[in-house]
Amino acid sequence: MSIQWFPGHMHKARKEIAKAMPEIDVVIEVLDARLPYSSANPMVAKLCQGKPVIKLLNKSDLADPAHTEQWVNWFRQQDNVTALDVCMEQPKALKRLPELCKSLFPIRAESGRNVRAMIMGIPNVGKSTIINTLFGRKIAKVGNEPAVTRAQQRVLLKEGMALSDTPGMLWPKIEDVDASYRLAASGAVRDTAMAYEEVALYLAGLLRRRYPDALLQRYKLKTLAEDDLTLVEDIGRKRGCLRAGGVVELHQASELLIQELRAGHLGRITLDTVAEWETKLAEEAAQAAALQEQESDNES
Ligand SMILES: Nc1nc2c(ncn2[C@@H]2O[C@H](COP(=O)(O)OP(=O)(O)OP(=O)(O)O)[C@@H](O)[C@H]2O)c(=O)[nH]1
Ligand SMILES: [Mg+2]
Repeated sequence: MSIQWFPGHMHKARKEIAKAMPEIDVVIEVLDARLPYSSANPMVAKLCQGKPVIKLLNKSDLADPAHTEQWVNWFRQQDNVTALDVCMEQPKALKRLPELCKSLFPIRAESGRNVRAMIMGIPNVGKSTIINTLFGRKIAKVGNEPAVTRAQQRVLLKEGMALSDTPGMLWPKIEDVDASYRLAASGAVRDTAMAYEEVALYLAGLLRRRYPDALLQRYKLKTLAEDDLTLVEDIGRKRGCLRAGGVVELHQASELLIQELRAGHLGRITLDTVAEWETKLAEEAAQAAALQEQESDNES
């Protein structure tokens, strides 16, 4: 499954972010703690223009804590990057953000000027919720669906910081297949731009390998079927997603599995792991090296 959901308002958002960037001191990139790699928009790195980046791994209440710790440590090793795991139920960690931003730009803070930060990230990851938590009341519109924020919105915080909310953005072509499925499973993609059945089959396979006990317990299964389709059907049968004649209604079963994952009913689950990401990076580097070698062979 490839996802191509880059509607007009995202195009516009990208242009407006690029236009506003010279006036920004620090970028706050919001990632989904359950998929810190898949939810990292490659356009953000390009738009940042070398500015310091704070990566917020949000919705950490839904993610596997051991993996979140590994991800935070991994990001902290990168140059120019600070990482924090946050979630809306624990606003305390988030409240440290203004001081952190100011400490990255002491000159502005000391001269009494606002530190200027911009929040960026994929749709539905919780950017506007973070703005509201920091502001102390609801100033930005939020909602449990992608593409709620449609335009940039600048908010002044009493701590001496100007914070811009931006519309959630995906990117024109999501090439990594795992990332496509995981983004769709997380709720970042509009319903009509994804195939529920395909996403559920992928998810069933991933959960069987990584979190078999979560599936066994949640759906009161005695064993886990070895193939993905049978597993989704077993889940559907347990939950009464049936057509006349006892045939499993696959779309309904798929939607149920995806919605339950999103809501955290399967427990705290992380889809992207650091180990897997390091393997992907090594593969990409090997591919790039092979390509370079081939090019220099052709030249000689
Ligand atoms: N479980 C959980 N849900 C969260 C958290 N933060 C935000 N949400 C929920 O995620 C949904 C999306 O939140 P928004 O703040 O509107 O997300 P956004 O990134 O601004 O979305 P767009 O404007 O569409 O790009 C809402 O239903 C929030 O309640 C969190 O830390 N944990
Ligand atoms: Mg928003």
